[in-house]
Amino acid sequence: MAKEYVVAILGATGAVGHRMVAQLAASSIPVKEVKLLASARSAGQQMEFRGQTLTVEETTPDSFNGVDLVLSSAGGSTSKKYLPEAVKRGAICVDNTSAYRMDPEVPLVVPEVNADQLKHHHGIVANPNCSTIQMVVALEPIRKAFGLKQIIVSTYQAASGAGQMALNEFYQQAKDHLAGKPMEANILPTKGDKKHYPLAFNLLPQIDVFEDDGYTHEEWKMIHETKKIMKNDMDDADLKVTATCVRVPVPIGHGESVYFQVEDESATVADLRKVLETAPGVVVEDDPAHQVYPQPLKAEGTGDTYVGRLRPDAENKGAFNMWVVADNLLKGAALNAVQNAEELIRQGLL
Ligand code: 25A
Ligand code: L14
Repeated sequence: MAKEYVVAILGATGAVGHRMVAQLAASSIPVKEVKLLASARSAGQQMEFRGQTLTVEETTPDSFNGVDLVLSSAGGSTSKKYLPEAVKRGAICVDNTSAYRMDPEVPLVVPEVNADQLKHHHGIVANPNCSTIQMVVALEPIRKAFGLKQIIVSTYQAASGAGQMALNEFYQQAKDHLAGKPMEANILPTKGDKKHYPLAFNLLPQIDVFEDDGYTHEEWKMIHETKKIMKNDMDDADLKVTATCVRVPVPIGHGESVYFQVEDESATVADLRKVLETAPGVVVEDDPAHQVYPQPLKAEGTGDTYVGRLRPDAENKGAFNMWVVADNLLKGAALNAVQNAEELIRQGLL
């Protein structure tokens, strides 16, 4: 009989955690038992899994006794505190936070791109940043077919990327502004920084904190995670990547304007489109004559990465522009984590 797994979801009550529960329920993973873990604030809350009502428990190290698989999205410091405890007790963890992504011992995996890295795990597998995931799903098939020299990306990131509380704050600001009341800001652009600005009816060119070089940490993550996933080296010099990350007043679904240069300068838009049309996890939505292009509202709730507005740079051979959209909470987080777990099982690693 196939093995059945005891699964713990750490951060089950968050924007991503809720979706981890739902994606696990919808997956092919044989589940013996699910443990829903969060902080003391959420203990006692009830959630559904495959027709059962489960109660959220406060996380302690012993919560991981007997657990085979952990899916975690409760923030980097919570992962650093509890995942070593889970590994010590024999669990394998798929972690959605930034805590372990740059650890050379930890594979950073998007199954469509580098599932072959999973076998190198030592108990922890990292899920990349949401913006990085959707970009590499769209670019890896192009890199495989034509080579890739450079990426210049600007993101249009949804409020939910900063968590459920940030999403709630954004909706409240929109209501208050339309009612003629002042908007309050206590979380965005980033909880950990000193100043806060309203996102409703606004754009915030800051996601995460600033580094000394003037880039934000989110931009740093896109650069180095992309290199680690595509080239297996976070500092690879042959693939140039630069990024500008912007928070936009959209609840769910990140958009990205991606400019890229391939090695094979004979590649045409038709060649790229052909590759993208058969690429796993990609849906091409690109028909300017009928105004067809990817949009967050259409992507929300789905697991695919949508690509459109594909066009050549008229002045640079081998260079192209495209527009990429995905649900940041699903392919960008919960779904990718569950797909990593499914792939671990398929490869006999769990
Ligand atoms: O550090 P990182 O990696 O950058 O991640 C930072 C945050 O980003 C979100 C996620 O927030 C994470 O905490 N996130 C990460 N990756 C994401 C992605 N790809 C992403 N969001 C979108 N896309 P979140 O709000 O979605 O989820 C947080 C969950 O973690 C639980 N948690 C927090 N600390 C914990 C913990 N669990 C165990 N131990 C800890 N020490 C958290 O549970 C939630 O499930 P909770 O019980 O703390 O919160 C549940 C509800 O409680 C309310 N609330 C939260 N904070 C406060 C609060 N109420 C009052 N005061 C507060 N300070 C909220 O209603 C919340 O929903
Ligand atoms: O590194 O706020 O996984 O849109 C994911 C959500 C970083 C911030 C991560 C956002 C976070 C990002």
